[in-house]
Amino acid sequence: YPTNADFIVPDAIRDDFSDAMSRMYRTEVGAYGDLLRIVSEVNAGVLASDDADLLNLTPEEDIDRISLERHAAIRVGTAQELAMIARIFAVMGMHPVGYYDLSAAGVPVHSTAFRPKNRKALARNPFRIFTSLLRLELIEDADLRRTAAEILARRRIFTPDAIALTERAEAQGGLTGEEAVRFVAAILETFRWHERACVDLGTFRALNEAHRLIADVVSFKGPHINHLTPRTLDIDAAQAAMQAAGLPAKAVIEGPPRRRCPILLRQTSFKAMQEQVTFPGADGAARIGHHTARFGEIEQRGVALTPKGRALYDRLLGTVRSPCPSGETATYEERLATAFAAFPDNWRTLHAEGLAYFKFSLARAPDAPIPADRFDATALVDTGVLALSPVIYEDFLPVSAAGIFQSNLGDGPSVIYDAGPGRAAFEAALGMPLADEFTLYAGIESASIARCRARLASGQA
Ligand code: OOG
Ligand code: NI
Repeated sequence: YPTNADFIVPDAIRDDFSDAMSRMYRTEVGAYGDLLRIVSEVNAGVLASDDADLLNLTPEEDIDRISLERHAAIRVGTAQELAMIARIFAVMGMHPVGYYDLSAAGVPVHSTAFRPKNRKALARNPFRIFTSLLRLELIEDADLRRTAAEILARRRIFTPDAIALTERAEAQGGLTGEEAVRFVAAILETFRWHERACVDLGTFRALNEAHRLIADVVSFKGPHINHLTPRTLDIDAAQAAMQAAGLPAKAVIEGPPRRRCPILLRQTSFKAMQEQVTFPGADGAARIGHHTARFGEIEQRGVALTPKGRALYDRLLGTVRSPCPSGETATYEERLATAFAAFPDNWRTLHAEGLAYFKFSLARAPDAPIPADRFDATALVDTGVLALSPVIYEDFLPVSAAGIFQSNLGDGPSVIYDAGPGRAAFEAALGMPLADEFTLYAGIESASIARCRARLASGQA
């Protein structure tokens, strides 16, 4: 058996996997390559301007990772698929964080994000995969529900190599360099696009009638990547550049408005392309049809909010999204900006009011050691002893995610589901509990504070 020293760190495997996914998607979806070019130009522009300083990013972690940062999204069909995906992602240091119930927004799935959890791993490569599990029980027609379940039960979305190498990683406690290369190549197969459906055209149409998303999950050999999302430092500029390049961009940017101090997550996408699909016929003759599923997205990430900050965000967003009073002439962007005037927009206040999480570092030596019991982070920021930098939000937003799903499902009838609480069922399917995102952010903040407090107390700042 190889020993610990022979193993590649999970962060390095994730880095290779993220790169391999990006390269594959670039060959599959041409417009995604355009998006990457736009984002890297916009980011280079921001980093070269004075605006970069306002962001207070930590250079060696937040800035270094920008050009390789992205998230992907996939949708799986069964509990077994989800449980195996979780084992595969764990080999790369990606763990399920957070629960998103999209059924309330008319999408018959619930989801989590697989991602690295600690500060060092996030700095190395923060690649996340938003992973949705289809809720077949929400298909009303019992026959169609049974057909869909049978189709899903028959398919095998992982190659034998992907399974064998995951089992080996679990048994040995890691993968060697040579095994890691084979592992990345093997799992890439699961997320590849298949031009040939695994159902006939009639079944595809019936599934589409039930819900476009059900057809997307059930009709294909595996959970193809449905989008890949690079991170931009200025989403308004990137959106304008997308429109100028003729990409069919979504009309509004999801999430909070433009601010000096970005919070959470703002997202926009270009609409899914219509793609030709070959459907096997019962008589052996193939039929040609079409499917729209795959798109590109960009996101701007800001500071992670505390539960208090998140409650304020949800409340303000709610006031803008509720039906517009008659006679109202302001645009959505204007109403959003007006509502969010109530959300403090400087880093110090966001910290002092307990609205957001920060990383602290020593900016200058104090005049004398500071005893641990007299340590006051806000006061030390004010005297310039400590500097603060936002803990970047690594997760997703259910209202925004619903907007992204919807804009790529066309204008079909919207469905209201009454799915009931699903978190426990999701965790049971996954085979493990979901981590709580707030706990992770709070842990990053308190570790940075503890380090500063200890150094100031010892006088060796
Ligand atoms: C996932 C949509 C959610 C995001 O960025 O909010 C998402 C999907 O369409 O499968 O990726
Ligand atoms: Ni996305």
